Amino acid sequence: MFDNKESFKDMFKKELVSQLGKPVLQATHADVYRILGMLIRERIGPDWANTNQSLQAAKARQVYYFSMEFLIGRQLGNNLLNLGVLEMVRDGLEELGFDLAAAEEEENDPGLGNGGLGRLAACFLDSLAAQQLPGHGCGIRYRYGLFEQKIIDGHQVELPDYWLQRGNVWEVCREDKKVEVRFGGQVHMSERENRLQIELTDYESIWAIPYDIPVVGSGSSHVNTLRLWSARPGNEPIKPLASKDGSYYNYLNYYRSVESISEFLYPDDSEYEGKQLRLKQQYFLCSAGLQSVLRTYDKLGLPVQSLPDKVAVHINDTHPTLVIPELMRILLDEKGCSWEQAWHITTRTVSYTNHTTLSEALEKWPAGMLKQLLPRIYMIIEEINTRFCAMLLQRYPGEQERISQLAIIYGDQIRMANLAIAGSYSVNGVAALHTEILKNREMKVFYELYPEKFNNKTNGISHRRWLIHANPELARLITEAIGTRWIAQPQEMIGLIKYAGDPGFMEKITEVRRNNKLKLAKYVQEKLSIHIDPDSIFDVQAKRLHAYKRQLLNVLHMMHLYNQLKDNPSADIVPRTFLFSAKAAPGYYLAKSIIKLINTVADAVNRDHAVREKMKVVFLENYSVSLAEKIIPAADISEQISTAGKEASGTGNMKFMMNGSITIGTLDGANVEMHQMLGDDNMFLFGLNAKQVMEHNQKGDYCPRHIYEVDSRVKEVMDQLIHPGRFCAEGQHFEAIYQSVLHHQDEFFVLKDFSSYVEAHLQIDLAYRNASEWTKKSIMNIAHSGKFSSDQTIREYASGIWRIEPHVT
Ligand code: 26Q
Repeated sequence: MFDNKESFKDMFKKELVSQLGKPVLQATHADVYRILGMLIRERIGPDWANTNQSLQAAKARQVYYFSMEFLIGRQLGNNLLNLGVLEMVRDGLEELGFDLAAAEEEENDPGLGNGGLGRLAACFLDSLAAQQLPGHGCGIRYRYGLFEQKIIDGHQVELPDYWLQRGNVWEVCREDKKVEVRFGGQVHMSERENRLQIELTDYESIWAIPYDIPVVGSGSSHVNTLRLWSARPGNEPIKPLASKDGSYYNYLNYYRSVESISEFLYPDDSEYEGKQLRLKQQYFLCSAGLQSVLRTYDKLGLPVQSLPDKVAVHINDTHPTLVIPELMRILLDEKGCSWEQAWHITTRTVSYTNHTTLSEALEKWPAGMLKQLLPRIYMIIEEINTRFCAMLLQRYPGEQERISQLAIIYGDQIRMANLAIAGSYSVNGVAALHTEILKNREMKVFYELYPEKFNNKTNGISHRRWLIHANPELARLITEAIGTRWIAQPQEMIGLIKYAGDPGFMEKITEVRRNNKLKLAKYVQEKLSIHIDPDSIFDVQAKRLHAYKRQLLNVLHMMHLYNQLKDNPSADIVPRTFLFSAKAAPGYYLAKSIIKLINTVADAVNRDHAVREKMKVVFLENYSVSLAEKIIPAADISEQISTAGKEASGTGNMKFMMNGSITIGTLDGANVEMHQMLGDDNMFLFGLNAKQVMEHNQKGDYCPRHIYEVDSRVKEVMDQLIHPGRFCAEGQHFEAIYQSVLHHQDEFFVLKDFSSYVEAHLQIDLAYRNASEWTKKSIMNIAHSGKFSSDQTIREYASGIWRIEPHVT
């Protein structure tokens, strides 16, 4: 094993020649990446084995974080950082004539998540390991990640993301730990020795094969595991579904249907739709994951009643809610528990995080579909519901309305959030405001029933990935100023407040940001052949495209600004570069139209030489973790402009803040908590608050048409959406967008917040002119961002929900 630069160089050269059969001088960046990956994995191996062994020996309580998504990002740089060998490897490679940064760019970025929820899971894994907490991820090894986005003629086009093309050096296939998952079939009940016996026949059987990825703890030898499951028929399928004639073609069909289970990640749609394959994926994850958790538990030799003392199972949104009936099934049918015992164990093992208040996004499955695909699981859910409703009838006699709101099965639908709350011991929201909305509005009846279950855990982000890795120059500056303690304890960044007026520090911060802006400008030039001015304000909105996130409000403001510049070409404004990056769900028409609109406005503005010094608009395609790492450190302005009450937390807001961008935002999600720390001086707030939005909704008194009629700026930009002219060519228009904000009762209040948004942007323009005041704000943002470290969030989960402790080997 290498422990200094020279031994690293020796090993690297040896490995390169023996693995690739190439002289060192001929190695490509991709070769360098592969060899590095292999060396690093080898280095992790012994610590990984030790951690597992030692956790098992100590019978430590462990948490398993079940999630349909883990948006982990590229692994090489982060592993080097967490192992503490980054500098050594970088220098060693340089002496051999190689560039680490170029090798890092060769790694495929695994897109195994849609956005916030998946990235949160990845930050949590990083923080669990860093604090030597026994916590593992359990997910699906999708062969295709979220689609790759290309912009063609201004439109989003989706391509498959085959991220495994060149293999994955970080994973280890554990064939020996495969488990069987069963679908379909018939349930047979019989009685033996006074006990109910359950047997499933004629089911479809498939193998779940685990692929393990090590999660390296920063600054320690602790290594947790991210276990991703892949569906495979195996060489000998255990029992193909009712293959009546046993023909070869039946066989092939069976193969294909099995492999489809872990084939691709579903994009987050604007509205919930019950797709059978998605349900299969969910059960596949829950069943495989739980079986493997229980195998590990069984090795401890403890009675099944002690499961909740040793195992915590957390579900990331309702997507893995089937762990509840699946655990019941195992306890009842395989471990011989009574219903009461099984329910007692289950409801002390499972905890649940909710990530949304949008009711249209809540998961519901058609009962018939579930019954056909998972007959035994359906029976168990029915029984849970029957007993739950019986309890409710006792508790709330005569309150039909309340009971029907709480019921798990209602009409022909199974409400997964209701099942998740009934079957878990903890329910948390992801920001203070979000949790209050859950308690007082969205899940009020559940809060009244189980007040003790509800709690808040404000989201966080890994400062290792989002600051130290993504913005190493800034990290170095922070260390220069306040020493290294903040690296282990990010709250210590608060010490930077002292430097908010220090001219030397301020100058350096400004220089770091300018370098990052130059780098991004170079990237934009290479990708899009658009020149952007590094001295302009980089105003960035980067996140999934969704109506509630209101990219449209941003576009309308840009159109208005451009109109002003056309009316008055010598207007005194600070030059602005508006940057966007966003994927839209493939079936979400309005979101895709907004992408086209952004690109249409970009074309008009960027083509116009009269405004070239003052305004540019850029849409960067294929937003991903690696692109975020390039964009965020270069942003002056962070756009967090969702309709108040709609964004559960947001985590992009925290990433920008930690990198010293200033937020323009509504009082929504975690912005509220940012504002509590930063005050009005260090943030630009605008728009309705959540209470006002709710009141308008209750009264139904919002009239967008009125605003259109009285505000000439609004009228101008709105008309430009549907009439050819400055933006739209002949025959081109954005009717659906126009209608969405004007004619319907726009639930996102785009026009209502327009005026206050424009005003906030004017304030930004003014504030930016005072460079030193601006830099002070930026430093204040960085200084306070430690609160949003996921290390802190994970400590709160560990003590408040999971009751797990650091494990020192
Ligand atoms: C559901 C059914 C079918 C296909 C896909 C889905 C699906 C997939 C992903 C539904 C939702 C998601 C992801 C949701 C998400 O990312 N929510 C965000 O979670 C963040 C972390 O808590 C919050 O910060 C954001 O506010 C929230 O929007």
